[in-house]
This record gives sequence, C-alpha cells and structure tokens, in this order.
Amino acid sequence: MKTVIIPTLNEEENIGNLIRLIIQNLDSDDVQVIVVDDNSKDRTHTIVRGLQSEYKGVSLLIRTKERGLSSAVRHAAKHVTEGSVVVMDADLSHHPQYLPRIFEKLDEGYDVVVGSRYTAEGGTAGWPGSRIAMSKIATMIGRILLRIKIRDPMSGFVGVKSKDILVHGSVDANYKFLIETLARNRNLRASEVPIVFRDREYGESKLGPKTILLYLALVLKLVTSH
Ligand SMILES: Nc1nc2c(ncn2[C@@H]2O[C@H](COP(=O)(O)OP(=O)(O)OP(=O)(O)O)[C@@H](O)[C@H]2O)c(=O)[nH]1
Ligand SMILES: [Mg+2]
Repeated sequence: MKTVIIPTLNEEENIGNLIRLIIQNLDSDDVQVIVVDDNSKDRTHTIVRGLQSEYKGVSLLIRTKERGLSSAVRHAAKHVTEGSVVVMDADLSHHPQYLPRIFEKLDEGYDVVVGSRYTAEGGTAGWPGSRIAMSKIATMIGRILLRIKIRDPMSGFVGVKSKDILVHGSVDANYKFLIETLARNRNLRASEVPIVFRDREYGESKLGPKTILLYLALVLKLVTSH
C-alpha cells in the first residue's frame, strides 16, 4: 500500500483537483490519501468528504487544537500501517505526475526520496529572480552548515520508505521537516527526483516572512546540537 499525506489549511480551491490527479497518476486500489487539516474554515472538509464517496482510499484527519505543517505530517504518519509514504503540498505546487517516480525509487530501496527543484532537470516556474535567489541562499546555508548532500533539503515534496522516518525524524521543525530529518539521521539513504515546482495559482500562502527566520533558527539549533 502506498500513502500520500497532504497537510491542509484552507485549500478549498486546490484539494479536490489534487486528489483527482493523485488517483489518475497512481493505481487507485493501491493508494490511500490522508488529508491532515488544521481546522480549515473554508470548504476543504466538505470537498474531501465529498470525494470519499468516489474514492474509498481517502481519509480526513482534523486537528482542532494544534497548528503547524511538520506536526500535522507527524500526526498523519502515525495513522499509516504499512508501506511507503509521500508528503506533498495541497496547492498543486507539487504535481502528482512525479509520484510514480518517487514511489519507484522508494521501492528500489532508498529511505528518503526528495522531489527536488535544484537538480539538473528540476526547477521553479513563475518565481521572480529575487525569490529564487532567497531560496537558493537559504538552501546553501543549510547544506553547508549541516553537511547535507541532497540539493533541495528545503523541499516539502518528500517520500519515505517507512512512516517511522516521519514520526521520529523531526522534532523541532515547524515547517522544514526534511532538513531536520536528514541532519538528525545521517545514515538514511537519500535520493532526488527532479520536479518543476509551480507557484500556487489559488488560495493564500500560509507561510509568511517569519518562515525564513524559523528556518534559520532551526539550522542554528541543529548545528549546535551536533
Ligand atoms: N495542516 C496544516 N497544513 C498547513 C499548515 N501550514 C501550511 N499548511 C499546508 O502546507 C502546504 C504548504 O503551505 P503553503 O502555504 O503552500 O507554503 P508555501 O508553498 O511556502 O507558500 P506558497 O508559495 O504561497 O504556496 C499547503 O498544503 C498548506 O495548506 C498548518 O499549520 N497545518
Ligand atoms: Mg505552496
């Protein structure tokens, strides 16, 4: 069984299309989709519940007291019983067309497979130069300070061989759980699949300018604790 975990916060414009595309790109009998939502106030729940009558493998977890992407992912991972798991954003920035290749690489034996913007055929579509530069500088800081080989450790498109890597891999990250997982678990076999990251078309970003500070604080904490 393959699992796709999607953390959501007010993603009514995107979640329906995303789930349909996931089912189109993977064998629907062999995939379960877990939407983990932090009490969205829009129609996200209604749309997911509507799809549950069409696709039996779709489940919805709602957290009412907690917030945060990384802890939402950990929460959902605890509900997985077996098989490999991919985490992806709800806003179609991570296209489901890449899922078969990510699951294939996990089947080949990698512990972690990253949907990567910074490999030869990967990239970002619709980003201004300033955002590319910011992202690349932040990535470089993390890679150098934490000695990480993966070229896109800030990616949120992440496959793991076992849910345990998600449940135990990151404890501090609010958002960038991959870089923490790689920094804390040096013996994980990791690989990358090129992806073209598309900017969200609908809905609002949940992550403000504070995200970069939280990321730098996380890197600093990881540097000093190793
Ligand atoms: N459950 C949960 N999901 C979250 C939370 N914050 C963000 N998300 C989801 O995590 C994913 C990534 O968040 P985005 O807002 O797209 O972050 P981003 O890609 O850096 O920002 P954009 O450039 O605007 O897309 C999306 O699917 C969000 O709905 C949260 O606190 N809880
Ligand atoms: Mg996004």
